[in-house]
Amino acid sequence: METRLKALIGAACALTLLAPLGASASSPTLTRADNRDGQDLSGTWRYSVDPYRDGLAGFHRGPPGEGHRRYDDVDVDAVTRAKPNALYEYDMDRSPTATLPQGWVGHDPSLRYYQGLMWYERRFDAPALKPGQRAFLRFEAVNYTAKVFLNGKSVGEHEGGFTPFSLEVTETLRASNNQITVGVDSTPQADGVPPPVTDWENYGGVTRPMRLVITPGTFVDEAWVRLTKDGKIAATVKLDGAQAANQEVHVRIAELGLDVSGKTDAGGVLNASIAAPKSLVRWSPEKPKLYDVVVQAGEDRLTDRVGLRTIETRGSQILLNGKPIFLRGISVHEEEFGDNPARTITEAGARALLAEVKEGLHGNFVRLAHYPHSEITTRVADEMGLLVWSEIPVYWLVDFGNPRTLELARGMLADNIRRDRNRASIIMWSVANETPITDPRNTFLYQLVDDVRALDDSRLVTAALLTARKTNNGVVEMGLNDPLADKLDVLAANTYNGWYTDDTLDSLPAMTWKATDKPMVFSEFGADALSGFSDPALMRKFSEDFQKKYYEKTLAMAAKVPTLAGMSPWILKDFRSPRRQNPIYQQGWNRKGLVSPTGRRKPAFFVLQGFYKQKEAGQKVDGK
Ligand code: GCB
Repeated sequence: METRLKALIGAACALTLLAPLGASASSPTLTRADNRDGQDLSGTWRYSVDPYRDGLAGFHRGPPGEGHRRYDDVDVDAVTRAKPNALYEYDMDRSPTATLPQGWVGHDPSLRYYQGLMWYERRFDAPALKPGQRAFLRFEAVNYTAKVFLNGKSVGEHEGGFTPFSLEVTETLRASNNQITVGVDSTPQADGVPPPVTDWENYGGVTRPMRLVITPGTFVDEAWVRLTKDGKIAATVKLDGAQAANQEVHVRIAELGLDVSGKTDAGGVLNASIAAPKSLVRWSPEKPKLYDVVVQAGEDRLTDRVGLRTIETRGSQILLNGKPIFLRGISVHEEEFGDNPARTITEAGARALLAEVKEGLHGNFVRLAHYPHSEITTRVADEMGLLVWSEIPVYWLVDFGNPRTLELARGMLADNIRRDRNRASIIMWSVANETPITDPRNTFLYQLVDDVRALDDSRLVTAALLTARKTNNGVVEMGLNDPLADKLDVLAANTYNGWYTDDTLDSLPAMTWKATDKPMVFSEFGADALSGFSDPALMRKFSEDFQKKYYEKTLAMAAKVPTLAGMSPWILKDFRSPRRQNPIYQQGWNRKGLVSPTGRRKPAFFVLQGFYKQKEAGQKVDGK
């Protein structure tokens, strides 16, 4: 690692040259790390801004000198007392404090649009490792790149702001006064995922919990338990460590009297299955039954709570546990309620957002846009009984022709799937949102679809697509004219007629949609409204009246689409977006929320709620 670090810091532009792929694709998943021994590293940290990346390179771009390396294992005050001539142009131990996890705008509002390098440091005592034990630092998410140092040594790095990574520190950890330093760089990158231009706030920082995880020498890295379409309970268990091969593994579900067991292969993987017992209660939004699962392998024991259900398509229907279901959904960004969100998603924060979907709107589905959301969010969705669309940030214009970008996206997708394969709530993996149809893009996305199928054959694959529009004898016909559609299980259309087009709202119900041979969902539609702004006389855009009517008319159109299997309109809550600068109505917020930043329900909320209540009651909804 030492040599790798030197090579990096000697490089012309150190952070952009970080090797992004290895860490993401090859680091252990450490699934359900929250249930493992160790300690939470969230809490009070020191932070120090470093816009010129002084901690990584000297003024002529050579290695940084002493007095600049933020990660050195020193107490600057003690050193300068002993050596008064020493010059230190930082002092992490005496820098301002912040409570992590949190985007850095939460430490200081003036950091909202800071895109660059920020250093974080804290000290902690660790339990002494028993012989054979291993230690990892596991980060649930750092946006966008992370360089991690423990006790002055580089222990690894990662690229990608929404997926976890784990770095082994067995040799570097000491019993007391460990110093952990993390260099977080939020700078958007032209070949990154997401690309530099999106429609959401970037939120640089350590945005999800970090944990020191202690494991036996060989441990259960991942244990995927699921119900197969032919009625079996299948388990795939992957071990990590010297004793991973030929190891006996038991996956027990005591409540069902089940023990799925066998020996791992030479690669440390067990694949086994057993017929599902008659007593099995299938997970569903109406009855989100979770079973306690205990995985035992050698000295290791890992627990999880898992729901068992099937998801498939038949013609234009989506079948949950073999029965057609209409997805009554809404899209959600990872941003908590409040006037000053900082992407601080706690369990309570996740519950508040999802409760507004389930109980408020009478929904059964949520699109977690536009990147993998927090681990706690998908666990809460499991508990509450909400079906989930999960996606990676292959959004708008990523660098499709660039092999580095493809590898980065593949790593994120694999890490997301490995992290969440046990979440019954997740029914679909989405590989992209509103991407332009070109050959390099098609090749890129075909690869991602193939990857999903190789990693998880138990769920559906989708992508949010742009629409095509024709007019035949004065009748508008909308459709999807995208070669990617052939590769997907569920077609998803983002449609904004009446908002981003000049169509009158009254013209929307007469619009038709080309029939599809697969289920289609409206993955987005929506209109901005500033909470509390009413303008019934003019019905101007940004008024609540406009948004309400937009929903009434769009739902009337939707109700007539025979192959529509669900929808996730845009969006539950107003969210921060630097693209949105109308000074009267937006002020840096995308106002398409059905509720305001603090959760006040706008009139359109009740329109969708009414539609969903009728759907829930199994009634045919004709709209207005
Ligand atoms: C879209 C994007 C979403 C935007 C939304 C909008 O199509 O997928 O990220 O925020 O439209 O508000 O324009």
